[in-house]
Amino acid sequence: MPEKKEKFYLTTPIYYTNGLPHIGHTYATVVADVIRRYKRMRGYDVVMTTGTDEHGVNVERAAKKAGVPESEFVAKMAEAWRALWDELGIPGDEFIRTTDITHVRTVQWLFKLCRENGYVYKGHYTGQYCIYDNAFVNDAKPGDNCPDCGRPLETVTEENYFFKLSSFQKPLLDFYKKNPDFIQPDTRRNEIISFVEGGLKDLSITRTTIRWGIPVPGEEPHVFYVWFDALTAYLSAVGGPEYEKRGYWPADLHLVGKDIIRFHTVYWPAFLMAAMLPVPKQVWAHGWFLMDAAKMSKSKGNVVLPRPIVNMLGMDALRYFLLRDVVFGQDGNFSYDALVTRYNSDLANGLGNLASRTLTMIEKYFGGIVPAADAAAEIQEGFWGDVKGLAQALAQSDQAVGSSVIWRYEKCNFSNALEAIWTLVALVDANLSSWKPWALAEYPGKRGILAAVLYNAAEALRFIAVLAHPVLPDSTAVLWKQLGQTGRLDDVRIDQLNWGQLKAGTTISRDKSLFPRVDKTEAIERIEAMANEELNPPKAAPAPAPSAPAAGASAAVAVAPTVSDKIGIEDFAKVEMRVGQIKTAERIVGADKLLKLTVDIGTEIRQICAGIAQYYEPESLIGRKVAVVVNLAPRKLRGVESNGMIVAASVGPEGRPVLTAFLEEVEVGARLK
Ligand code: ME8
Repeated sequence: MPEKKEKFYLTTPIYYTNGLPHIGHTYATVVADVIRRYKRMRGYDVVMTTGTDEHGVNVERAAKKAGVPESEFVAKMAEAWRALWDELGIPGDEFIRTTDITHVRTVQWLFKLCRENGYVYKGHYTGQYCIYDNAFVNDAKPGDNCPDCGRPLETVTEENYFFKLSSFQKPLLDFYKKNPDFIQPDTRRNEIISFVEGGLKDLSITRTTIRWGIPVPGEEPHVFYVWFDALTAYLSAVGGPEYEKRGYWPADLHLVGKDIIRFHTVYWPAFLMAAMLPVPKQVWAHGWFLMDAAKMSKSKGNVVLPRPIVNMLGMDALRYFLLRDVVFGQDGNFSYDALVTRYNSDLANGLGNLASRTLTMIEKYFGGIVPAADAAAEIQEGFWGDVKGLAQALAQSDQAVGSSVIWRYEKCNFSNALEAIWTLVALVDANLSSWKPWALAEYPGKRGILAAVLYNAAEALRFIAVLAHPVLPDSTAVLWKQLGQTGRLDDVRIDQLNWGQLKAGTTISRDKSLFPRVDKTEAIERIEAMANEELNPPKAAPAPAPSAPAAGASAAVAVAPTVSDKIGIEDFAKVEMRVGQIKTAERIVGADKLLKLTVDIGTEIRQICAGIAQYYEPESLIGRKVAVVVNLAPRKLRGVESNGMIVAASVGPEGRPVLTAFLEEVEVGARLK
């Protein structure tokens, strides 16, 4: 493995801006993030690029419909994508927009190189074009529907610049032969090879019928056609024409859905070969997440959104499900039932429970200090050798060892990697149950065995935290701290785990449960209610901007207006605000920012949710008098009914809520005027 930091460059697809991310896009970006984390834990200097594909006729139409210029439309959408990735903890190290000037220059430069090398010519093209997929459909007849999305094709004739793709049949086939790992998985590789063997037609790479695109210099009204434009974004993100300075090109890995594998493994290497630029090392095609056996799409109304799931179960739960439930490369069905079942079985009852029982017993029997196992080493070898052996086999970085989790990550075999880690969870759990530390604790003479049992359980947990970290970054970091480990888990080398590195004498802590168990029916109802709310924002309340982060404080706390239009007193009079007194306050499982309050408003007791959980302890609020908007239409926040709104100042750029207070005694129910 690398002595000096070797560079590793990977990419997600550059997503279209005519919609917002759903679980399918989230999947692709999560996988990229897992690989990024894994590679960093192997000592690589990693850059991951994601971004937005912003040109084309779809955007022209969507912007027109929204009544805004294209540039404004795409700026908002790009921000929404970027904000969601930030919120979910999976931001790109580079976020490239195809409207960025660096990208525009790179596309024009690439075209110039291809042209200078004789691979570009001007011609006319008439074809059947799918405006939804931005692609001509070879062999389609007028009146046909798109074979991919099923929507009607349009006949388009125009003067185009053509790329001589036909010249690259042999070079591509030779390249695939020399680089058998270039296309993964193997089934896709075979598919692409037979496609290329079937012959390649030249490709039109500019349009004159589209306005919203990158201009071909000196050849207006030609603009670049979407694939010549979009694919180049991978190179623009790491320096474009100056890519050598940064040293990340060629990409080590393009992660894409199976829908766009052809563009990445045929067009893209051909463009680069034509320009005499280095070709990426690997393209991995993942499968689709299906809903009721159909690919998700907003028009079919079957999209699953990430945010409601994350609000209910946490991002690690979503990551675990996406990677564990489906073999990478294959399609999988998405269901909330399967998601929550996995959460409860593998995370709450599995890892969460194991961590909690181990730490609790160390606290109870050894005052929270990891005991030394040395004294009982002999015994330990006898009955915990299987745990130690399994842990070491999983952490084996020698590529020849098939059971190694590291090797499975290396092969993008995520489901299998997690399955293997969970065999260790199960084994430790079973050993605890059979050795019954609570029974050993009854006998002072068995203290050595008790120490050995708990030391080994804790050491196994340390292995699990490291091995599962690429997939479960937040919860393993918490576990890492609970095990008394210092330093960042991200900085630990996954391939340098040795049994026994956990030091006896380390102080553990047990501040919170990693994965609280949830009631399945209630959890699904809550997720669905939140998804419904996000897809169909209530009319009474202002719809969240597409870029709005998870409505935390802003959901239930009045925010200072940014627009200073004056209103009449009659408008203000419509808002009925009264003094309320908080009777109870509790946290909501799965909604970090919200508190569920019951508030006496004089005439009745109301349930109100307030986005103040990060700033106020529930207990500190009991009995407190606050200003309440009482005539707001009821709505659900994170699936919990909220009947009114607590008023607070919104302070600082992060919008910290500060509740109102009354300096003199006021009666509950008094109206604020
Ligand atoms: O194709 N299941 O962008 P796009 C799994 N702009 N993955 C899914 C999915 C699903 N149901 N739906 C989408 C484009 N994806 C072009 C790419 S690249 C230079 C240009 C993921 O917004 C999957 O990775 O349609 C797929 O390839 C990608 O989103 C398509 O995103």
